[in-house]
Amino acid sequence: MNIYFCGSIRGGRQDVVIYQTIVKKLQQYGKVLTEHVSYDSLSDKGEDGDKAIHDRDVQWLTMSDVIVAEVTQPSLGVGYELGRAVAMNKRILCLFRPSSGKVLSAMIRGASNKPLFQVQDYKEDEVESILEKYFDTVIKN
Ligand code: 6IA
Repeated sequence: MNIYFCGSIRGGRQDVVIYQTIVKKLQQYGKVLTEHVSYDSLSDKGEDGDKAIHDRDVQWLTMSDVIVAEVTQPSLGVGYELGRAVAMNKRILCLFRPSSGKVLSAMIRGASNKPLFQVQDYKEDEVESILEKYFDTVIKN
């Protein structure tokens, strides 16, 4: 199974430790095409060039079976990826932490439409069990 993980990069890296926990768990279920989103050392040099990054990411989205997005830290790139993934009829799980004090965009919360697009509120220590439950149903269907 190809899994596309979305998390904020230029939107702000404050949740990178949670991204690492999520990516590690996702790797139990398949190949995470975007493992680099969880790297500590990601610098903002954009060495590949933004067009190359965009085109490669859209190609990976096309190849992916499931998209998991951590949406607590707002990111234009993550919102864009989710919109493109909806247009491709992909299976999507968005994870949001209300304890952050943020309020999730209506365009993400309001897109929720089971079973393809799910938005799940969670506490940090629940993230692994939520992913286990989600992938149990993905694997069965
Ligand atoms: O707008 P943002 O940068 O927060 O968008 C983050 C999302 O867009 C992530 O889910 C990624 O899949 C994608 N994305 C954005 N920038 C990159 C990137 N390098 N490499 C791969 N995917 C990206 C940006 C430059 C880097 C050296 C910091």
